[in-house]
Order: sequence, then structure tokens, then C-alpha cells
Amino acid sequence: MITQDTGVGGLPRLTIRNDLAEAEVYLLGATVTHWKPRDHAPVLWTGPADLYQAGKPIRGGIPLCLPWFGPHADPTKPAHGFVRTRPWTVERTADLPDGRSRVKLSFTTDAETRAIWPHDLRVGLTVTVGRTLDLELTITNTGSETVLIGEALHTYFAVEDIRRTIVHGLAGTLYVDKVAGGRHRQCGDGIAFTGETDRVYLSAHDDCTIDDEVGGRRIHVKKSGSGATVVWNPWIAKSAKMADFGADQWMKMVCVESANALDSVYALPPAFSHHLRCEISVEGG
Ligand code: TA6
Repeated sequence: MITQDTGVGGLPRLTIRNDLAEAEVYLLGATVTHWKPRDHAPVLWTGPADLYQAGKPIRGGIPLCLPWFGPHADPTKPAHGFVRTRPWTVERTADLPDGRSRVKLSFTTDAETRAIWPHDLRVGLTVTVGRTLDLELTITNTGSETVLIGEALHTYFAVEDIRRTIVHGLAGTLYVDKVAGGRHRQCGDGIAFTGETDRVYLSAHDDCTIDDEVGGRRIHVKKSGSGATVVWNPWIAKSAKMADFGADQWMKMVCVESANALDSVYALPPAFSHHLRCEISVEGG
């Protein structure tokens, strides 16, 4: 069953319930804020819901970074682009014969966005909710010039304790260590967390697994159309400076983001489309 209702902060939301799972998607930025497969704990982390506000990015869930990832060279432009703070439109909803539910939302650039970024895109997000959470982000260049696109499914995963969580799948991959001034380093076998961690893994096309030891579960992240994987935990001091993060929540989350950033930013010619896909599944817990 798929309904549109009013969520936190009076914001419009799609609520999805079927025999396999439940989920919520806010029309603000087409942000998936909740996915809970039956017999599992919620998989996505979100900050204090009472802070959701139109025009502001939702802290947590799966914010969409587009048409750039990270800060813009022009500091007057919003970090991670403008798509995650704009209202999206519900195009279609459907309960599928196999028991899953699917919703499609869309966003089109307009005069306001052109004032920030003088190009035109049509963006679609298709979310399929079942034993897995499947996302497909489709970007179509509706303008007359080739554009450079950076993007990310900026996914916040819920873990019981980041200090006993390991991310696997990036062994040997080069990464940009944003905590060490952007130095390039090579990844060891697994990523353990002992402090603020903010890394962009380059030429990272492989699947990842988040091993949440205390939660007794492994979250699998499969992706295509993404050349970078971003791993982030703000740890204590940085999260304390974020009003929308929540006290002591740094322990309860890790971002593993399917992205195109730095060397995987791509050129999108007029009338061409790009698809970034991600499938999330859970084992245990
Ligand atoms: O993806 C990691 C990152 O780029 C971090 O550097 C941090 O800025 C995080 O995104 C959150 O960004 P936001 O603009 O949502 O606070």
C-alpha cells in the first residue's frame, strides 16, 4: 500500500507498506528516510526528525547530491548541489505482483535553479521497496550544452556502534582522505573507524558490505553507474557542531555513498541520460 501523507515538519511524504518491508520517501529532495525489511531493524539512520524543514536538506536517509558532490568552488552555491532541497513530484506509484512496491519521483530544473547553475536537467528517482531497497537515479540533459555531473546517493546507514563496524569491499583502492587535507592513500583490507572519517574512494566500482558487529548484521551495497564510493563518519566533535545531527548519534551511523565525484565526474551531452543504480540488502539483525 502506498499513500501520500504529511510527515514531520508538515512536509509531504510517501508512506509505503507491503508484506516484505516498509519505507518512507519525503518529496523534499526525493529523500528516502526509512526502509525496514520485515524481520529486520530499520536500515537507514536519520537525525532528529523534528528538524525537517522545506528548503533544507534532510539529515539522514538517502539525500541526493546533484549536480555536484561536495562544496562548490563558488561558496555562495550550496554544498552537494540544489536537488536535495527542492520539492519533487510524484510521477507514479505501483504495488508490484511480486509483493514489492515502486514509486517514481521527478525533478526538473527551473529559473531558480538556472540562477544557481545555468543548465537544464530532468531527474528521476525510482525506488523499489521489498526485501531489498533498489534505487535508480536517472539524469537527462535537457539543455543544449554538454554538462559535467557530480552526484551521490548520500546514504546514511544505521549501525549499533561505529567503533565496532567495518566496511569491506574497498581493499587496495586509492582514496582521497579529506580529514588529512586531501592526501591520497591506499585502503587496507577493511575500513575501521577510530575518529572522523571522510574519504572519497576513486575508481571504486565494487560492492561494499557494512559489518555491524554489535547489531549482528551485514548490510550489502551493490551499485552500478558509480565510479566513486564515499565513506563518512563525522565522529564526536564534528557531529556536535551539526545542529541537526543529534547528541551521541555519531556512534549510530555510517555513510557509504554510491557516487560520481572527483575523477568520476562525467560529461553528459544534450539529450543523453545517465543511470546510477544501488541495491541495498541486509543479512542478520
Ligand atoms: O559525504 C561526506 C561529506 O561530503 C562530508 O564532507 C560532510 O560534509 C557530509 O558530506 C555532509 O554534508 P552536508 O552538506 O549534508 O552536511
